[in-house]
Amino acid sequence: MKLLLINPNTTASMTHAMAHTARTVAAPGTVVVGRQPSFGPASIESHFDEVFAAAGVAEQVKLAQGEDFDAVVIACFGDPGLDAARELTCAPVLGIAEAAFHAVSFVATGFSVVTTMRRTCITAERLVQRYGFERVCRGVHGTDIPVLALEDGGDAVLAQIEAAARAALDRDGSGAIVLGCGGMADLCTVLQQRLGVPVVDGVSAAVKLAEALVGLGLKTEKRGDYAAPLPKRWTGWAAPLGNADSQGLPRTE
Ligand code: 5HY
Repeated sequence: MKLLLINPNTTASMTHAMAHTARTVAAPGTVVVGRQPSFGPASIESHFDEVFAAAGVAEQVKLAQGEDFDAVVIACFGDPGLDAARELTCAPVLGIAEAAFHAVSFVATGFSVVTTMRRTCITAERLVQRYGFERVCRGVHGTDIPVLALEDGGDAVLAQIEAAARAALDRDGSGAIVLGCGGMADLCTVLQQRLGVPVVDGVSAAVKLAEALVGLGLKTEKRGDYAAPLPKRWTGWAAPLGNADSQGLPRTE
């Protein structure tokens, strides 16, 4: 199967790192293609960043139409643009937050999320509500480690995340940890060894769940709200993204 991994921020090195993690867990025969938007923030750490990240996801799914991807992974813990992406393709689309919540709920009755900036905790908390994991998620904890500081953070950043995870396990009384940032994907194995509890990275969880959905022959429904967007007039820089032709007029098939 061919899997499109979209990093919704515009930091190519982070896209490469997450695509690498995806390839390490992918089944033989799963081809992972990593991409990021042509516009938007280098990291997503605010509601403003998130708006453009969502548009960037829509751009990349739109541009990939016709490339026969079997599944799409949105590799940012806010799952930006998830519903819009599902309108633009029949392939299953998985956000790493939603995938991580499903995966961890099979191995623990309570989990804690450890993420980057404290100000983004609300985003994860809202996703817990949206996806119906209130009874399993026992806490969301920010470390105030900037997303891009994860890249070359080294042992200091790893130790900081480990300490935050230990504190979360004790405080929440939970039995597992979900890593609340795509940039933490490559820290999962060492953290699990050190903490001695299940640690879930959403990138890996999304890849394995995508393989399962494709293996089941499941596709995104097109009968209801995930049907293709209605053609209409689009203006301005986003017109090419819409269902509009270069003059901004509805594109007729
Ligand atoms: C992420 N930001 O996974 C989120 C993490 C966060 O650029 N990639 C980002 O802090 O919400």
